[in-house]
Amino acid sequence: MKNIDAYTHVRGESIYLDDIPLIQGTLFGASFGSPMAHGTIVNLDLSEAAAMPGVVRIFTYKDITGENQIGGIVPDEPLLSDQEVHFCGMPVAFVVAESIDAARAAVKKIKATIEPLRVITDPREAQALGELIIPPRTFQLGNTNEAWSQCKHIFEGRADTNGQEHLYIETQGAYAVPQEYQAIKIYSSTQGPTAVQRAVSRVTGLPMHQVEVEVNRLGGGFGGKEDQANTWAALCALAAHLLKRPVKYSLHRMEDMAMTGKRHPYSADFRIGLNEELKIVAYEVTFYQNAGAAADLSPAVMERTLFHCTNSYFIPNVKATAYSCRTHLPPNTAFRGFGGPQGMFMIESAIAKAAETLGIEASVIQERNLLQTGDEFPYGQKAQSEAPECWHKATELYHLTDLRKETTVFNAANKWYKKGLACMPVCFGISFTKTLMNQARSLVHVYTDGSVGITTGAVEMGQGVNTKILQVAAKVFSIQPDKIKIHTTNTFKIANTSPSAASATADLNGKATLLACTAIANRLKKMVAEELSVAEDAITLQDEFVWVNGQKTDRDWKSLVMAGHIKRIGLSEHAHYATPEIHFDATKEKGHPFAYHVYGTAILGVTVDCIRGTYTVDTVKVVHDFGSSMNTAVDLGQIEGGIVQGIGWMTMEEVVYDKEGRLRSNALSTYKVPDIYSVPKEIAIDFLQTPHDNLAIFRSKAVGEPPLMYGIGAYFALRNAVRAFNNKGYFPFDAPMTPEKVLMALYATQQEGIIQPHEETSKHLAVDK
Ligand code: LUZ
Ligand code: MOS
Repeated sequence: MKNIDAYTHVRGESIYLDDIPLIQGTLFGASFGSPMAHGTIVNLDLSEAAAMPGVVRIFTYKDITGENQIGGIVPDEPLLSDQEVHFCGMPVAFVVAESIDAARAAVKKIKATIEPLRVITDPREAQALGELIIPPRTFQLGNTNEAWSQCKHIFEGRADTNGQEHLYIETQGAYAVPQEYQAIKIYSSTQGPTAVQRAVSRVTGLPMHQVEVEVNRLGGGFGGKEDQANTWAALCALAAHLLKRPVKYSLHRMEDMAMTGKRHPYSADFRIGLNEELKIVAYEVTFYQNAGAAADLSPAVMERTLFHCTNSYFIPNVKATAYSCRTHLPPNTAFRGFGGPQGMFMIESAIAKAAETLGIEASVIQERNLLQTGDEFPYGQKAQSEAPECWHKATELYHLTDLRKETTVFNAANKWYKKGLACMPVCFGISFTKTLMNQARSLVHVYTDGSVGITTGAVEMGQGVNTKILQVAAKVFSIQPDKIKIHTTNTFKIANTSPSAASATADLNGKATLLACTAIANRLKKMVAEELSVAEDAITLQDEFVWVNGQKTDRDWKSLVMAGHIKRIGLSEHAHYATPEIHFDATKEKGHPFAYHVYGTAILGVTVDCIRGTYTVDTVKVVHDFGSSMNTAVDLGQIEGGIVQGIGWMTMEEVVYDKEGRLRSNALSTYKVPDIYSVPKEIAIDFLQTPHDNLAIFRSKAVGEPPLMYGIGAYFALRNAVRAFNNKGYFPFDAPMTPEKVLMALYATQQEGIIQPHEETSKHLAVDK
């Protein structure tokens, strides 16, 4: 089935925040962000700005009617700076004017005198100063201290990953409209309507039942609107609440890039030990997460880094510690993968370090250590593993041995071009790591003409969740998709929603919809069974008709529904779903946090131009564990998009802050994302259909985040290509692998590396028994 939005998308008719027809009297907002990353505001001069034509009012923290606080996990984030500023772009004042241009012009006239304080941008520096968001956490399995003595090879090193700009096509924004009795309706481009409702309620002081948040769809979220849509919605709501006029704020791309947080950069130290057979016996890793200036979702992201620190491998002795470090960057936030990719990059770096030093292919180590069913993750859950199946199917189907030979032959024959290959197995846990968030509700109405309307907590952001939810209802009622409509997501219809995130949206909201539709269908079936004096289970709904004992009757869906209404049978249902079986004890760091895991293996091939440092990603060949896909078109789209986004993070996308904490990569001319010319020439995806029962909707496993991590393979494929040209040079594990870094590595020397972004700490500590 096609994505139900395909038609309006290609015709440009889909409605996003900025397409909502304006109500007369609407005002427009723009925010004044701190020009400095850290300091004390000694004077804020709004006089010139306030006198600008069209300016209605300028709001500061003093105007807040509720609490000046939007921190979700930790209350450490003022909506508007009171005295101190903590990052460049931190909102200080909110200008509301008769037009967008007037608001933006006024922002430029605001003058802030700020006494500078020390700016920290490096997480290790923050950690050394004790600047932590939450206390550190450690996940442990076995005993690494005792395990080192069983190792033949021990390697240490450091690895770094950088941030990533979400670059949703639709920027952040909100539109607040005052209602009668002080209520406010807010249209928001958010993944978390309830998060927006809570933030608005807190900032305005209104109870949640006065705050209606409505979302039609998003032009992309990728995690950037899980928490960070709250700011703009709260600013608009506050202004609308006080002015009694509608207020809209749709961010300019440069405002969005400068003021919002991104994927967390991480730095890590690792130590890995292998035995004679290349089994990984022990792994220790310390993560330094660059959280930015406030907690935002950083503690949860850090937790997922720990969950995924051994990726797709079984390691009997693990000790992983993570620090969430407070720096003076915009608060970093959720981004597809949510800390998992960073954890996986570090273990892959450790394996690459071992392979490079031992002079073998990393895939030899990877394959020997794949998770088997029954193996224990460091957090206590036992794996139902598809890792070996994915790996072996991928290496056979795509002829890894031949690919390797071709690469060797090519590299021997070509001096100035080198090819590189890498395998990237992935294992990703499905469920919010916070158990309480794994719940959802669905409201289903069947109307007397047989049409069906559905509202859930799911937010459509291009991922196809509405299409999947529609499929659930179509299947239960056995009616055509055009009889079903998925309505907007709205906090007055569905309450207390979890954000659309964690790859779990179709599972959670789809299961709630399944329960609601089944309840209505069962009432109708019971009615027919009583009429005909047959058993209830003799009645089925099939292809728009009622069937009795496997025989089609002449009663169609529409007349069934009408009959139900006449008999006064409820044609509406509100259902609640909570994922069973999951639990986690944070005092022991053990439990069963995930409903299931998604597995897969990718083989990536690249070619490097050894004169210029430029490269192409030639091929990405994947075997992906779908369980049993309920929509192959949607799922393929998610995988292709995830791969390209993952490759972008690992290769060309480079977030740059200077030492003063100012974003230098602040526009599309200085921040390069993959375009149609830089995506892999070939993406092959094979469906591993697995027979095991699982907790996914119709056994169709979650697909939003896991494929992003295939992109990590691009880093290691490039590394291998570079090493085919120069395997003696200084070459830190430092992503992204931009063409500049490739060029430097191609010509780096051992002693005097051309680039030294950080001290080389790696060394080979062969333990001779
Ligand atoms: N958001 C969240 C997420 O709040 N908790 C999670 O575990 C998560 N995982 C992935 C993406 N977003
Ligand atoms: Mo997300 S990182 O699933 O909002």
